[in-house]
Amino acid sequence: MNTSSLTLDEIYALARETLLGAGASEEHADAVADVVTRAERDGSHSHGLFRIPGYIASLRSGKVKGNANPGLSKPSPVVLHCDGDLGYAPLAHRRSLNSLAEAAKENGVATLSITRTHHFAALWPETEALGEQGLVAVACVSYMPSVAPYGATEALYGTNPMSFAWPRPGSPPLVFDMATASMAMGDVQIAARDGQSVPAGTGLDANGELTTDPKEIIKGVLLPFGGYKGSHIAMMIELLAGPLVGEAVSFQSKKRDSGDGGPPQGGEFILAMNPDILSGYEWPDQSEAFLEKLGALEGVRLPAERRYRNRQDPGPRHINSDLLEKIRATLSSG
Ligand code: NDP
Ligand code: PYC
Repeated sequence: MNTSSLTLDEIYALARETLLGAGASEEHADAVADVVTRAERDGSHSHGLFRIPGYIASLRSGKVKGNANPGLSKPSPVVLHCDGDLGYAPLAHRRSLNSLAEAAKENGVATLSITRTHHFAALWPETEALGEQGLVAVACVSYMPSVAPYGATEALYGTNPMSFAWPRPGSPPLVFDMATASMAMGDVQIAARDGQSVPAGTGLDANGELTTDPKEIIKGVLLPFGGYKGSHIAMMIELLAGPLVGEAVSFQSKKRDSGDGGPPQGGEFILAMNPDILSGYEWPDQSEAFLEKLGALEGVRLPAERRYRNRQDPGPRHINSDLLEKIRATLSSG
């Protein structure tokens, strides 16, 4: 694979300029370019610049409103709602996560339902931000069908990620962020692009047969992680990020999607909890003792350690050259 070196500032500038050129407002371009850059910084490659062509396609098709004005309301002191106004999720997050944090700090627990939004990023930016404020957080979104429920060969679930953050005194939060598919579709697409195979059990081809060829899985279906157990978590996410927040489930999102290659309209469910109120002030001693024991086990590494380590590197990132060419071509094509 040929790569080109770009500094983080260059990545941010390229993403921002491309989004502005396709019709995003300054605020949206800043918010999306920021999550794209943070993904590249942390080595979340399937949700960095790789997503720019999809963002551009959905702006150009008119499906996503480049000047969307997400608005926050508070149906109750602990229930917050953000209407994404058909824009991208990162600006909705900028306008609502601090209010969610304040509500959880004051009341112990608070939820944020985001509707009429388009989520095309990793979820750790939102849970990590809440964890940094001393809160325990859970976030999930659905997508469009690409995962067959356990026992089926037909897709019904999205790749439906869930992220969890736990605050740690004096250190960045513990965070995991994972698709409930055996592999995120972005990683399957990257494996296909790079001519790599994927582990057995990742997905089925169009005939419903197991395959390790990512190109065949793209034509077929992904499988949930962990058999029926992962399948049920994917089902739960359909319900939390859909009906619970007042949005569509994956198959409905697909029906109303234009098929432009960008993210569909959907919802996001975010829960924030204040451990000081839920458990009292001794929780850090207990959780730190647990996490230290866990992290000390031979063979174990804590989730987010890889990202946090990558984050320490101030140097350039190595970006797939074909992807860069594709992104730069969208700039010159206006
Ligand atoms: P991974 O399988 O790469 O990682 C899942 C989690 O497990 C991460 O927190 C990761 O931490 C951790 N982890 C990975 N390997 C190990 C290990 N050996 N030991 C301990 N922990 C480990 O993620 P996925 O491929 O499932 O998802 C990738 C991204 O795709 C996510 O950010 C997700 O939000 C995003 N996504 C977004 C969707 C959307 O609709 N917006 C849909 C589907 C996925 P670390 O990061 O430190 O490696
Ligand atoms: O990687 O599965 C994925 C994905 C879907 C939407 C954003 N990322």
